[in-house]
Amino acid sequence: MSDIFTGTVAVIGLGYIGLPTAAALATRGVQVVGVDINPDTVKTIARGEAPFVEPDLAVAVSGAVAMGHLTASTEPPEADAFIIAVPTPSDADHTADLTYVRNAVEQIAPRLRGGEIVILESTSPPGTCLAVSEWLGELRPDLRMPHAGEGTADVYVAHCPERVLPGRIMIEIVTNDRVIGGITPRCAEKAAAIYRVFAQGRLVLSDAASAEMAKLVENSYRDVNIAFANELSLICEKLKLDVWEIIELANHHPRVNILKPGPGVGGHCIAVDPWFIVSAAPDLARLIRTAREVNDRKPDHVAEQVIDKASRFHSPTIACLGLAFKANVEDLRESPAVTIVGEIARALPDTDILVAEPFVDSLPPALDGLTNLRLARTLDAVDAADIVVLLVEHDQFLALNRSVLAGKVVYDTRGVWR
Ligand code: SAJ
Repeated sequence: MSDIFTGTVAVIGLGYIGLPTAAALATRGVQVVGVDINPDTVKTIARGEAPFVEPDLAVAVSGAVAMGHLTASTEPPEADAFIIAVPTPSDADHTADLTYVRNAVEQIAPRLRGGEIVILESTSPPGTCLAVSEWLGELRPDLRMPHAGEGTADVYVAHCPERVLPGRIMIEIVTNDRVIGGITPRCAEKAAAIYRVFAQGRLVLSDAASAEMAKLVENSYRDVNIAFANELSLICEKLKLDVWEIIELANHHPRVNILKPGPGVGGHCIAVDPWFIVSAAPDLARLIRTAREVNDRKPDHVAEQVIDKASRFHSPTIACLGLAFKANVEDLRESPAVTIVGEIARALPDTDILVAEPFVDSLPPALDGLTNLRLARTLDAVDAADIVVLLVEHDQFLALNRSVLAGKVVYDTRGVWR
């Protein structure tokens, strides 16, 4: 019979992964303290509210807080398990910035008494989980860490990368299989006991570095495949062929499943993680690097096409539909749509650009100072526009009656209005 964890948990970092994980545990009766350096985040959660929009998250947080199973703090308490879910952003040279992980380790170390499991969930280059164990060992020489080899460890350390899809986090956190990589097999077992509390997918045990690499590989696989679609879109545009039609035809083959071209790849994962593999093996990761470059170049191409279309008008109004990094989320991080809108607005300072983004109330700081830009309601933007650029396939845009586009130049980067 496999163990199921029954102790207390501190989740360090209450973002898109940490808060859903905290809520998933707490709604199943585990006593969880959510920890975040941002006092506003802590206050919001302590009131039983979610600080960002994700389907079904708000109800889970309010339920868990009302039951008294989830509390929030800026400092970690003593706990039986610590889950680190802090950002691992990429530096200018594309290497991983592990500052937040290191800070979390420094917060946790003084709280250890022996017997705890420390789990790193943050996406990390191979070797990071080992570094966590080593850092803990340096900070607490009185406790034996699992990397130290001989003897029974006092503290267990494992990596369990998150794999949930924004927009479906609360479903996938339960249904996805999880890879759990321990510094030792015992560490993986200890970590698995926690995920057994809520996970319905398989828990696949491995070593820490393999789990780290598997996570990076998953996102690189997707990036390379999206790059293939994006490259096809450029080739088809040049050959005056409809890339969507061609992909649809090719996908009738039983072993072909081409992803969708788009305005570029956004979000904080797929546009970032492949670089960690490139950094680890720069001479070998040629395809992975090229895929990143193809996807990163796509927003410039879209902006150039729109600017070219605008040059055929005297004084056009352009409607840009969508700023989020993908459909039906409010997340603007690394969003190609934001880049495209900024490039168009800078290149055409005398052109009115109306931006429709139903998920936000104000333009992001990246677009500050562009006086020819303003947020508008979708129908108003489309109505006033000569050129309509679809950047994100939000449901609200898909629901538009197509007659509103009549007589306008339409540039559909998502292939949904064909
Ligand atoms: N995109 C395309 N064409 C496609 C699919 C996606 O252009 O056919 C674009 C999207 O518009 C978006 C970007 O790619 O800009 C990424 O979107 P996504 O939905 O593919 O992925 P994310 O970034 O929301 O979440 C990914 C997921 N990874 C994989 O599917 C391998 C998720 O499971 C991970 O948990 C997440 O990264 C993460 O946190 O790492």
